Amino acid sequence: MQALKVGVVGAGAMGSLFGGHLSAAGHEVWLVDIWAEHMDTIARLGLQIVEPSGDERVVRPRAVTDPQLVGPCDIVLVFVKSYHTKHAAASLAPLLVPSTVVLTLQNGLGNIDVLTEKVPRNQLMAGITGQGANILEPGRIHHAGSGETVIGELDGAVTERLQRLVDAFTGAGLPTSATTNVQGVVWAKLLVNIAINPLTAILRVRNGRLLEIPEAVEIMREAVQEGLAVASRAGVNVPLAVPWAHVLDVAVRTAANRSSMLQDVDRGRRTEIDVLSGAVVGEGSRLGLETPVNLTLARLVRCLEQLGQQR
Ligand code: KPL
Repeated sequence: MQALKVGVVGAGAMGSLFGGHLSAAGHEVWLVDIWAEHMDTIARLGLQIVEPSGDERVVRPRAVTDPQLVGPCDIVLVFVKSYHTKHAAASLAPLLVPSTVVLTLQNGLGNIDVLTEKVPRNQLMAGITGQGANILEPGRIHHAGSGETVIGELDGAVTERLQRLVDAFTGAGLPTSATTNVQGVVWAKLLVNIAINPLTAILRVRNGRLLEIPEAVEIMREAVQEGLAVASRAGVNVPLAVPWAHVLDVAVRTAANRSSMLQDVDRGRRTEIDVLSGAVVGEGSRLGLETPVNLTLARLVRCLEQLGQQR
């Protein structure tokens, strides 16, 4: 395997997880994040990863706050929260040469469009990941759960560079497959997130608890129906045989999770509602479709964000 130089822009829990695994597999990894304490701790002591089995290991990616220090990369993974994508995109220049691939595995809709303002479209790839991770303390993360990562070229081509990335991730213990329909894959994940994330945050419950409340299940189902109508009007082919069954299945499999949005609200932090339910509303209105359930869920989460800031 050819060792790659990998820049990870946004090295919170997920960025650190991918960077940490790739570094352990022998790639040259540079984590870049504005969180100085996390970067300094990793630079001094290494990154501690607590694996799902409870095993702990220390890996040694480079960790910096200044992207200027990194230099040109083979791959740049973008893992910032979606509301920081614009800022992250503006900081990418020192990491890029024409052969660099920039891969976003961020949640929701719209990240690709923001990145294309600064990165040529033919250098971009996108995808989703079912991996889960949390920060335990600066320099230490918990790999909470393993799931498949799916990545693809924006034009659906199956290229050599795509296969190289699939092999690098899979070889680093992050099982990954290639798709020719990355837009559909991103929408499939979006449908799960618009069903589970806002309601868990509003009701302050774990994912599985939603399924025990018939009224909550009804709201989830309506949110997904609206999302599917928008996807279909947008010409997106969502690669799920029965989307609602998939959403229920994810809720069952992640029953014990506190969704990322619930965690954000609990900490009084901004959420990714704008690229999830908010994006369905925006895309719907652009295409002449009303999405009242997603609109109400988005508004309620924005209320929670404002209440959190006043605490
Ligand atoms: O992706 C998730 C999230 O929390 O953001 C789900 C699938 C809902 C798992 O918790």
